[in-house]
This record gives sequence, structure tokens and C-alpha cells, in this order.
Amino acid sequence: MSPGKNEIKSIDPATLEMIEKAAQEGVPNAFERAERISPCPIGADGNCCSICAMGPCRVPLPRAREETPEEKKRRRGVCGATAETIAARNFVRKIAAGTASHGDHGRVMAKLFLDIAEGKAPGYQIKDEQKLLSLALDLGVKIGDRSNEEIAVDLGKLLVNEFGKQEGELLFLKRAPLKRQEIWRKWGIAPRGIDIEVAEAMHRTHMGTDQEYHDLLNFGSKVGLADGWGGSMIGTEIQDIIFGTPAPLLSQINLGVLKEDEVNIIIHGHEPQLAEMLAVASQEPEMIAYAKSKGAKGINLAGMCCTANEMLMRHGVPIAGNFLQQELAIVTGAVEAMVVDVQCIMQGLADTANCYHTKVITTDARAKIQGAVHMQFDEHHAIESARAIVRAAVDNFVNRGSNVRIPNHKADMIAGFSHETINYLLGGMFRASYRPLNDNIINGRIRGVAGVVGCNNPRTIHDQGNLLMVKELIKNDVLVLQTGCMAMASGKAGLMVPEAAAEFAGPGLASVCEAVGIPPVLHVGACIDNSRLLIAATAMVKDGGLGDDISDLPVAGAAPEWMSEKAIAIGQYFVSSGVFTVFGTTWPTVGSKEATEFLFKDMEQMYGGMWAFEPDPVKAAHMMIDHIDKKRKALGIDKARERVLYDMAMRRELEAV
Ligand code: SF4
Ligand code: MSK
Repeated sequence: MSPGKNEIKSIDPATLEMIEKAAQEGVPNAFERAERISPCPIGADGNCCSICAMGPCRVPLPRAREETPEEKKRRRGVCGATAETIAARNFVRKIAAGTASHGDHGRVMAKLFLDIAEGKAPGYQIKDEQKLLSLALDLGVKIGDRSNEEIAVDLGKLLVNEFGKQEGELLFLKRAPLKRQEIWRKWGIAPRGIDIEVAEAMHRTHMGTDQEYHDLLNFGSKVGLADGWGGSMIGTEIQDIIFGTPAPLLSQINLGVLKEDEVNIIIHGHEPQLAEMLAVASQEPEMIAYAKSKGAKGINLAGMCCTANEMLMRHGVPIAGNFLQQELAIVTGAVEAMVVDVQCIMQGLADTANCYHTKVITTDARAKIQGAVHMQFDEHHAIESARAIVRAAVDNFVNRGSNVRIPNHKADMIAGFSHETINYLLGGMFRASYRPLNDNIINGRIRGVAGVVGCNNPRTIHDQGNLLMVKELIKNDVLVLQTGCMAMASGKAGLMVPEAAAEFAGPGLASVCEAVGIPPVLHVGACIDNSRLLIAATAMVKDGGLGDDISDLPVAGAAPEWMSEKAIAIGQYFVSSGVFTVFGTTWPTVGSKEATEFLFKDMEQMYGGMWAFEPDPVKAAHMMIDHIDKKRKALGIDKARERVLYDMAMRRELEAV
């Protein structure tokens, strides 16, 4: 349920200050809209079907009592579809929408990569040659004495082909542990291509096609895998090659990164190709001189949502905030332009911007907003497009009103823990490996690893679910890896600096963090970079000592404040890859006990991973810890942990004597 009228809406002081300012100035925003609009309980439970014009059909469970067998029999749509079919269809459509979104992102990157290799996208280059060569080797592209561009053309064609491939299996599936690949084949869920699985999902869920909920949900796993081991992984790998593989760097986060005396440009969305060019254009001496000619001291670029994560981890561009702060950034009155690309961009931005001088600039033909200015970004003339946008922002500086107030809140954070970086940090440059991580898990200093990812949602207190969960996990010696808006929530709360280990982590995890010099909570990237978590989990399996499949690892996943269909796609590929995954806020199949049971229980028998739903973030953290302990026991390493704790207690006792 949404926080009530007089309840706290966020635990972030910058957010609270701007909600207050918005209320004083009568400015619309998601927090006040969520207060006015109650979520439809039938839709929220997955009990509403609107896929044909005989409906929409609502098949709600009776409230506060068990349904009778007679009611159960009659709980059907006009076509006779059961509540199970309706819930499963709705769920699979969410996975398909999430997979389509990440897939479209990956496709744009694959095509840009091909254009760069063919010399058609001046301004971009291949920045990580090592990653280009290692990916080419992985996928059987000939290297020999060929130039990077020649190799990249072949690699680019191979990856673009993954989207439209009609048969066989996605190339990246071969990166998974062998046992995992066998599980996928056994259940018929090894994706053939990316688009074909999304298209088949839409067909299967059309009126009158697949009406067997087990079959529908099993197919949903296939679609999810086409995201994690397909569209998202292609996007991540190519972005690393063309923009550089992230390595740890220090930056800052929260609305306090905006500057009163500079032109503030916020880059918002998910695809970083324009933002990369804005970073260049905004720092060109002529552009800074132009800004000065308008009375500003310079040009300040800051990020929002996942474009922010991309620019933070590769260039140290500070982050203004996460998903629920997008309108509030405009409420500061200090933003000259909010430049958006695709995904997670609220239409409400245009309304909020109407109350100030801010220009909302859409830049992608797939994502326009009524009331925004559209300035189409052209990758083939990238720097020129970027300059035009920066100039428009600079021109707007003179229009700032007098109601500027930038919250004085920002925090330091370290970002950029890619799989490669974790490898180097743990194993050293010359024998990069996950061995030290596995060893510390085996000896019990690190109890396990958790991926805490996903969005914000005004139906729950902003950032609170994340913080309570993450603090509970690290206190219990669980190393936390984060992406998306949840990574930002931890960054704002000061959990992504090495000093956080001593303050918040349990003694075992703190000792490892101190030895390696890392925070107890690692920023791994944007939403598509959840594919890095799959690679990290696979690396842990391959390094040995922790079983022979991802489902054997003492790991768990969570999205305590999710809202997006992409989060469901991500969760499904975690589950189908063998990971226990718990979501908070709301669960979209609770209206069908059978469909929910299949996701929460049967999937464990099938894939070794399953879903869970727990809105209380501390309880959810303990479900993850219990799962981690169950896996430790199965691996026979639970005793090692007990021994470590016993030894430490003894040592303390000895010291006290
Ligand atoms: Fe109703 Fe069936 Fe049409 Fe869905 S498909 S709206 S349940 S009639
Ligand atoms: S941006 S999908 S609100 S994490 Fe990736 Fe944040 Fe969720 Fe969008």
C-alpha cells in the first residue's frame, strides 16, 4: 500500500525537501498522484484480463475468506479462461515487455557497433580492444592478423543476427555452466533468438492460444532467458567494447550535485550513446565559453536512472537521483534541460517542467512525450546532435526563475565494479580470478552473495526497502552487488564507500572488504548489467569449490521496490538461471494460488531457483540468508562458518581475559 497522506514518503532528505517544495508551489509529481490514485486490487493481483473485446474480464478472489469450490469453478472469463490462465498470461506479457525493452536496447548497441566498425559512426571508437578480442575468441570469430575493425564487423553481424535468429540456441548460453545448459534443454527453455521468443510470447498469450498455465509460465522462463543471456548481455558486452569496461571510480550522488551557478543538464533513460557525446560536447571550450556568455560559470552534467549509471561508472558523471527523483530534480528550479532517451521516463516530467523553465528534450524516435521538445539524436552525426542539445540547454539558462532551491544533500560513492574489475581486484592483475571470493565464502568470512536490484515505487517508502534489506544482508556477512535505482539508493545512504564496511558489515565481510579495499555493497551498473551478475555467478561456479551449477551457489536475488516490467523479466532470468529471487511491494499473480505456487515452489524443482514475495524488506533479507545457509549446508561448508564464528568469539573471550 502507498504511504498515507501524513506518512513519510521517502527516507532520503533531498527527496523530502523537494516533495515539500513541490507541495508549496503546487507542482504535480508522482508522490502526490500515487496518493490520489489507489491501485486497482483486481489488476494488482493479476485477476483482470483485457486481451479481447469480450472483456475486460475480472475474476477476483473473494476477500478475507477462502473461495468455495463452486466459486472457484465459476471464476472464469467470458471465454472460459481460468484465473490461472489469466494470471499466467499477464505475467508472461510482463516478461515479454521487459525482454523487448532490454532487447531493443541491445539491438541498438549491436547496430551502432557494426556502424562504428564500418566507419559509419564517426566520433565513436572501440575503447576496450581486449574485450573485443576476448569476445571474438569466445564466439569463434577469426582474429589472426586482422584489424580490430574487421574483427568487429564479423562480431557485430553475429550479434545483430541473435535478435532475428529463428532456430538453434543463443550464442551466450554456452557461457553458462554445463549443468545449467542441460536444465534449460530439459525444460525446452533454451531461447532460439531474442525477438522470436518475445513474438511467440505475444502469440501464446493472445486470446484462445496457450491456456495451460504451467506451459505458459515455463515459456515465460524462455523469454526471460532471451533477456538475461541475450538482449541484456549483448548490450552490456558491446557497451563495454565501445565505451570502455567500467573500473572503480569515485563520484557523488543526490540532488545536491546540481549547481546553482552552472547550466544543469540531466541525462535520463537507459541507452548511453547520446549521453557519451553530451559528456564530450558539454566540456568543449567553445561550449563553456558560450555558457559563460549567458552568465553561467560552466556546464554541469548529471544523471538520472540508468543512463546515469552508465555515465557514472565510465566517466564519473555524478548522479542527481533515482527513478522517483526525476520530477523532483526539475522542482529544484535549477535544471535547464532534462534530456531523455528511452525507458523509465515519466510523462509527468512535461507537466512538472511546465511549472519551471526546464526544457524536457526527447531524443529518440521511439520515445516522444507530448509537451516536450523533440531533438532527434543521429548516431551518424553524433557530436553535432549533442552540441545542438547542449546549446539549447545553455540558451535556457537566462530563463531561470527566482524559485531555485537545490537540496544540500549529496554523498560520495564508488561505482564501476564490472565482472572484470571484481576479477582483478580479487585475484590481482596477473592471476585474475574469483578464487579469493570462493575461498572466503568457503571459509565463512563471506556468508554468500546477494544481488539487490530494481526500481523505486511510490507504493512503498522511497529507498527504505532497499536500505533495510541491504543493511541486514551486509550485517550478516552477505556481500551485496547492486544495479539500477537500488544501487543509487545505497549510494545516497553512504553504503558504497570502503568505510561503510567497518560501520555496517558483519566482522567476516568487513575483514575481507578491508583487506581488498572495497565497499561491502558494490555498484555493478545499470539494469542491463544484471547480465554481469549472471557472468559473476558463472565465474564463481567455474572457479570451483561451490558446486557445479549456479543453483548450488550460496547466492540470492531481490528487488524490494520494483515497479517495471523489466524487473519481472530480470527476476525470471535469475530464477531460470537457478537463483532464489524475492520481490517486495506487490506480486502480480497472487490472485491465482496455483500460478503463484508454480512460480514459488515448482520452479525450484525444475530450475533450482524460484520466486518469493515478501513486502517486509528485513523478513525478505532473512529469506535470502536462510536460502544462502541452505546452500552452504548442501555444499558442506556450513561447519566452516560456524567454526569461524566460534573462533572469533573465543578470540574475543581470550582478549577480554
Ligand atoms: Fe475475457 Fe477471455 Fe477475452 Fe480475456 S480472453 S478478456 S478472459 S473473454
Ligand atoms: S532505471 S527499470 S526504474 S531500476 Fe533502469 Fe530504475 Fe527500474 Fe528504471
